[in-house]
Amino acid sequence: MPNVQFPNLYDNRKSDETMSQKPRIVITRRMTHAVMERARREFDAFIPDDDRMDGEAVLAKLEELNAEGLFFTSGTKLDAKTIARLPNSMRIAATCSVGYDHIDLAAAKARGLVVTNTPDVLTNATADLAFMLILCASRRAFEYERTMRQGWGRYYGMSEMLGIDVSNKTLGIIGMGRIGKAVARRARGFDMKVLYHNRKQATEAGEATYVANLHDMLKQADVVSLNLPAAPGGAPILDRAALVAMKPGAVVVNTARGSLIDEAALYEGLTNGRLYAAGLDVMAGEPNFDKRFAALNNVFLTPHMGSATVEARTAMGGKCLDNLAAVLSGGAPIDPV
Ligand code: 8YV
Repeated sequence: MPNVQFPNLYDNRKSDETMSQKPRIVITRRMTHAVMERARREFDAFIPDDDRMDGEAVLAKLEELNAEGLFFTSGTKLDAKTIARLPNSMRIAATCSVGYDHIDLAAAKARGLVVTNTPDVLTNATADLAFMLILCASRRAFEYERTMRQGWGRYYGMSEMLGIDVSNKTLGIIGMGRIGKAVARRARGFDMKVLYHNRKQATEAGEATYVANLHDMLKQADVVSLNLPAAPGGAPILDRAALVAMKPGAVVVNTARGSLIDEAALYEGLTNGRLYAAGLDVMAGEPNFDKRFAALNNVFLTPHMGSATVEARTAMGGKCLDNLAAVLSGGAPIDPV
C-alpha cells in the first residue's frame, strides 16, 4: 500500500512556500472573475465568499494573515481609529473607488500607510449614469415604468404625464474634473448649453462656460449635476441657500456623494413645487437612506451604481492590483492620493 502521507506533506509545504513569496493582501468584496483570477495568481490573496465583511472582520483578517495590503471599497471606513488598529505589516490601502472621503488621509500619512484610488477608468460609466438620471428624472421614467408594471391599459391623454425636454436646455455642472467633463461631452449631444462651477477655471472644458459664483450658475441652470469629491464631514455645497437660489423647475442630479446636498432642503424643494425632479444615485446615510424620497414620484433613485459596469469594475480592480503590486514590490504607487 503506497504511503500517501509524505507526498501530501511535501505538497502542502511546497504550496505554503510558493504562497509566502507573493504579497499578502485582503480583498474585502468579491470582484469580477478577471480581477479575482489575477489576484489569486499574483498575490497571496484573501477573497471573501460574500459581500458582507464589516470593519471588524477586515481588521481581524488583516491581523490573521499579517497582510501587507488592503483592497477595499467605500463600504469600509478607514478612520483614524481603524488605521491605528492596522497590523504593523500593513503598507498600502488601495481603495477600489475614485472617491476617498471614507479614508482619514492625515492618519494614514502619519502612520506611513500608502493610499491609492482608481481614477479615469470609471469616468465614462459614471457620466453615463449621470446622464441616465438626467433623462429619467426629466422624462418621468419612474412613473412610466410603474404604469407598465401595473398593466397600463389606457392611453394617456395628450396633456397627461408630460415630462420636460432635456435637449436645448442649460446644464450646470458642479465640479469640472474628469467626470464633470465627461458629462459635459454627453450634454453636447443633446444640444445643451453647458455651464460649470469649480474652485478654479478648468482646462480642456470644451465649450462649457465657467461661472465663478455658484449661485449665479444655479440661477441659470435647468439641470444641475454634482460631479465633485466630498470632504469627510464637509458641509453640503447644495445647502438650503443654494437650493433656494436654483432656477424654479430645475432638475438636480447627484452621482457624487450624498453629503454634498442638504437633503432636508432638497426634500422641501421637491415637495413644494420649486424643483421639478431629482435623480439620485447617492444619499446621505446610505445604504440606509431617508425613505421619504422613495415615496416621491418626481425622484428617480439608484443604489450608488455609478461605476457598476463589468468594464469599469474590472478596470478598477485592475488598478487596485497594479497599485498593490507596485508598492509591495518596493516601487512607487501609480495612483497615490
Ligand atoms: C464605487 C464610487 O463603486 O468611485 C467611487 O468613488 O463611489 C464608486 O465608484 C463605490 O464607492 C465602491 O467603492
